[in-house]
Amino acid sequence: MHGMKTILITGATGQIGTELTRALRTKYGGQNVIAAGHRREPDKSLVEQGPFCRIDVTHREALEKAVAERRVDTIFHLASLLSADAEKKPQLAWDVNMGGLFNVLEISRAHGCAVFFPSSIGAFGPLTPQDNTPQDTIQRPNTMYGVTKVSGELLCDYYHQRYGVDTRGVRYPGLISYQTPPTGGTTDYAVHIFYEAIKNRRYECFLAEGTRLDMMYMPDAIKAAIDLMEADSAHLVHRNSFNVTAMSFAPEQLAAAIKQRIPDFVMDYRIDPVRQAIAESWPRYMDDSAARQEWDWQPDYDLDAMVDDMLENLSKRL
Ligand code: AKB
Repeated sequence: MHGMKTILITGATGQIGTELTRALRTKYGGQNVIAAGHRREPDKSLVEQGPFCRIDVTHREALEKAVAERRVDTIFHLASLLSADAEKKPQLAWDVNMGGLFNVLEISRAHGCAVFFPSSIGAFGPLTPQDNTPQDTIQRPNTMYGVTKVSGELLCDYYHQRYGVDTRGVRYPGLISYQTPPTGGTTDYAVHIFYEAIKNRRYECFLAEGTRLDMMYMPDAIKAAIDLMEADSAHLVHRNSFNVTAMSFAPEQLAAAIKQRIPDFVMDYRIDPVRQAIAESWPRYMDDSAARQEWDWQPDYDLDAMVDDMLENLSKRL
């Protein structure tokens, strides 16, 4: 079992980071969880409930200083460009996604930190079986995001095998949450739709009808990250990275679930060819039995439970 005492989270102002920071602070104490952000302004609560520092993960010295000064033993490395943004700026995506991870792994090698690295359904590509996608299968992504995710998985495995760094990761599906919206992803429609349904009763979807993808509600994503890092390492056959999923749907199925609760909601389509092509290269649903067997992964939210919770909480916020 890996004992987490002092934790650093990169990308702490992002979609996963804000909620993971809060959850880790509740569990391990506010002062023991350092939030590091860069692009976005931090929430007031992120700054008030524990240490916050502004760090660009491509600057190794700044990152290493924070790790050394605070004696960090675990890094949740979330800083990354998402798939659609990475297609707009592939060179920047390589610098941030690969350069940032390389810095985190080098620092972890020197300072004995364990590392959590979020891979994604984006680490698969058009040659991957799209239904019941196996844990170990063909990975030939054709997006820059996918290239950085599959390379990241391999690099994490390398640092584990070669240097004994305790690297662990999951392949997240699209993540749905009401606290911090995602930016620049392909599955973002499944978050935007809720904002528009509540505010305007209408949503124009950028993915086509029938584009089925794996999805997960944020509380399950947070649980996956923490449970995997707390799992007994002796039980882990795989490390980087475990398929994890909670539900799989196409836009019209999500729209129908929202319409059941907001009867005058209407969705139409204006397809973005770039994001549509990315989505079509990803799995429709993954087999996550390795995660279930090796560290007891099990999601709590299905489509209906997620939609109920999203509408209730987002309505309060808006
Ligand atoms: C994206 O759409 O880029 C991300 C992902 C599935 O990795 N949400």
